Amino acid sequence: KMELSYADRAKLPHIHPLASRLLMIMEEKQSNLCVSADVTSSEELLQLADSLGPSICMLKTHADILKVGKLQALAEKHNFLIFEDRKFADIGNTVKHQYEDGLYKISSWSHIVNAHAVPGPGVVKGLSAVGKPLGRGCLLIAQMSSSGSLATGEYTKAVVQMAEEHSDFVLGFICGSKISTRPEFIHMTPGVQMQTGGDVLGQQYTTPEDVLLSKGSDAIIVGRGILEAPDRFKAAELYRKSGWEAYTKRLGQKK
Ligand code: UP6
Repeated sequence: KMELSYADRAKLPHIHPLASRLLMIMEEKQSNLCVSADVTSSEELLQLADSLGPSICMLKTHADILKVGKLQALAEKHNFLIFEDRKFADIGNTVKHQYEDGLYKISSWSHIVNAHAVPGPGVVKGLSAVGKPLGRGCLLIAQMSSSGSLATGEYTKAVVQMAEEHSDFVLGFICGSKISTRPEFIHMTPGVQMQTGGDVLGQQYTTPEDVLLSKGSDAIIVGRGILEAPDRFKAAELYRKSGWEAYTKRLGQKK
């Protein structure tokens, strides 16, 4: 059967509203690029969000370096979603407080967060208790890009099942490849650069083409590939175009 487009998937009857919004943004902006804004000053982060905003569907943050109000305004201005890469991994009651309260009040400004499935379904239930009434969504970490990751095989399968059982709040996965056949779920893949390789701390890179075309994932998450480029805007556009091209190629293929 033919592959569904982002726009087709956005209209699926049981899709999470935020997943639908994301897929529409991807279609409109012809971008499946999420930039990982791993910079250490809030000024630089806001500048990144403003200059790369038109090229991206999502901006991934780390809460401790944020000027939240201004970032929200830029997300509106450039029509991208905010994804706080908090990687929650505790019992339900604790993550509930970490998500809602604490220093950063993540639930009040981040459209999307992520969580490890290690604690069991309680972690999703705790986050959902806070996030669902606010229209937020969560990605479950089903695989990791780092070498020697333990999130493989049966673990990954169990994460997919957990997502299926909580699809009113979980809208997809952090993963290396397509792991669920349900077109409602969004697959997002980190560990992406134009050349394969890695860093000295175990990160492993594959290319946008490989991720979107061969591995069947939906979106690429790119940090240093863009942040360490001499011209970040040019680099972001290069990744956006490469990702979009791979996606359109995939659409043309029979599955
Ligand atoms: N990230 C990974 N791999 C995972 C999950 N998350 O790299 O499995 C995150 C990292 C970093 C970003 O925490 O913020 O994605 C990747 O950055 P890079 O492109 O500079 O390697």
